Amino acid sequence: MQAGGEHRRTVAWGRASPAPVYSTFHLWDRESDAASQKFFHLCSTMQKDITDIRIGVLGGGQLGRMMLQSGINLNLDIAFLDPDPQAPCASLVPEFTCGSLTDFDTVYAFGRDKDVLTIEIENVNTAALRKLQAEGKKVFPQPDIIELIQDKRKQKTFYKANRIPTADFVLTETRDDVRKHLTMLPAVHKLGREGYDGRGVQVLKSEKDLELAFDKPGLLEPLVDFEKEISVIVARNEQGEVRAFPVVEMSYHPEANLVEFLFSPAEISQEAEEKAREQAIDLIQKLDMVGLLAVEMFLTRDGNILINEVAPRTHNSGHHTIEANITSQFEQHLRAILGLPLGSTELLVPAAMINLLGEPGHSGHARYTGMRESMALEGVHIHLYGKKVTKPFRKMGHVTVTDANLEQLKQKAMKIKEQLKIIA
Ligand code: AIR
Repeated sequence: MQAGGEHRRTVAWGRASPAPVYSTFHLWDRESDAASQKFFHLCSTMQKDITDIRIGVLGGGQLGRMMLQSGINLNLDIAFLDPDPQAPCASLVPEFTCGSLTDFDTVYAFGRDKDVLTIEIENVNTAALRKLQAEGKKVFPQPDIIELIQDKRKQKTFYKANRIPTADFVLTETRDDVRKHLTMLPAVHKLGREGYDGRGVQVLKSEKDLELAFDKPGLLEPLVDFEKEISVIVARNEQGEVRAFPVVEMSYHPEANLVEFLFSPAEISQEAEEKAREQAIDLIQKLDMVGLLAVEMFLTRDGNILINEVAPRTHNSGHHTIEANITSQFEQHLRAILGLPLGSTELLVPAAMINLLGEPGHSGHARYTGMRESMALEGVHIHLYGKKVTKPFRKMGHVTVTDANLEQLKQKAMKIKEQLKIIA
């Protein structure tokens, strides 16, 4: 939902403290690494108390909302920018700005009185973030990385150039271009930019599906014969400390192309677990990124791990960490961008996560059915995102179930999927 114009609901903070001055070294310049680290160390000793740092988040949806829940425990000062006046974070913070995330002036104006800027959705104006960074704001993840990841074509080209294992692909400019690669089918056609939550991805099984291909710049990938789809969330702070969460496995809703169920731990070999975590760590280091990176991968039948897509932010594949791990992904993200020590990622108890997607055929004011029955099950944690309006397959909430018994865990997850529905 797009708000007509920009309006701003801001409280007067009365804290006119100047923004701290930080280094802005180039992303790929490794030679300046040592000097930068020293400089960062110096900065961190001079740093403001974390409760005085003004954090601005681009996006005010469910990911921002869960980040805020973690931030509250640390008394953090968090403001949000989102185009939807009814966004999940809109009524929760003293400063919520309603405005476009892709408009230079709006993003720049939002960032001017912040110390640290971060994102909870990738489709943002990076030119404004670059300018804010040049003016001494900390922007994590760095704008170069957001830009790289915003465009799946650039992302894949980066993997290839850096010898990061990924599925084969060809770049396509138009639908007619896709026709030239019929030998690749069955394949997945992905839009280069602006696809998220299952949008911008189309499976082309045979030539007759070609009309479904996007007529815009994209990439074509042969379907990977995978055993499992897995994900690793990894965090890195300015000091270079890196920690990866244990691997999770996911299953996708066939129609919506969205995560339907997630299980942690992933039932994979110790070797695959280590390999996946190492690859995620290698990637965040190669990117020189500060923040949280979600790395979605395929575990192939022959034991290889291919990186599929990444997101430089908190992610659906880490929601269970709120209840199941020592540190949640949301707290870890805040720790990483604030230069704090990273928390333990250890799994405390096996968990399943079920996405609550808007029921197909239902659009309008959201209503929830099956809540009582679901809450009667042991170890069920319901998270609703505060979205007033439901649409088919819109992410409206999620449920995490924790249970030491894996069989019971799966049964409860299935039960919740059957009984908890979001209708209009
Ligand atoms: N999001 C961002 N990238 C992928 C996802 N799922 C989250 C963010 C964003 C919200 O989804 O929290 O703000 C937007 O959800 P919706 O349903 O309004 O499109």
